[in-house]
Amino acid sequence: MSEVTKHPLEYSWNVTFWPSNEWENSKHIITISTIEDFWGTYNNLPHLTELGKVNFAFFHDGIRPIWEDEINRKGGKWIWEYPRYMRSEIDVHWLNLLLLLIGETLISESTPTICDREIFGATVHTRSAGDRMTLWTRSTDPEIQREIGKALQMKMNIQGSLFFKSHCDAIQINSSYHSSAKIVLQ
Ligand code: MGP
Repeated sequence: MSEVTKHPLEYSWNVTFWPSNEWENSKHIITISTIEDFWGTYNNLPHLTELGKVNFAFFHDGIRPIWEDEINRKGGKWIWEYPRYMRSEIDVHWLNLLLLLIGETLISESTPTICDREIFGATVHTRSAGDRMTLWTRSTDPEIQREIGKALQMKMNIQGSLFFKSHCDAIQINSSYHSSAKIVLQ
């Protein structure tokens, strides 16, 4: 039997899961390095719509999905929400975001200041009040972040507002969402 050739991704990605608000109980699920690994994992994980209050992170191997990681201390994240009535679409939006990450397609000729290592992770949080996603970035540079935010808004077809917040502020107030936004896109 001939061996199947696997197609390597530019970066390896770690999938992390934590239930409910139990951030301290996060578990590494798998490291994905090829397109085949990606689809094998995606097709075998339960849909977000089938789960309760859960969190997943999808990050470059070597960067932990925590504010205190050496890389994250200097960076921040874009945050946006999906109202409750969009719950049935959350899996499609999360898949779109993952494909933008593994395909490196948020970066294009129209985003000249973004280097390919600027964006390295995303999270999804299902909540009864409305689901939330975040995109984690290496810097808090306003020019770079505006470019990322606008590309994200367009490619993810985000209808509501997007907020950019720094991890440094998150550490200070011990919350991802309650610090004031550095940038808001409507
Ligand atoms: P959160 O990310 O602020 O909001 O994490 P979440 O989980 O969406 O909560 P909800 O109330 O909106 O449902 C909640 C708590 O987990 C924070 O207040 C911290 O105590 C802890 N926590 C979460 N993260 C991502 C970190 C982190 O990176 N570092 C540390 N030290 N604590 C964290």
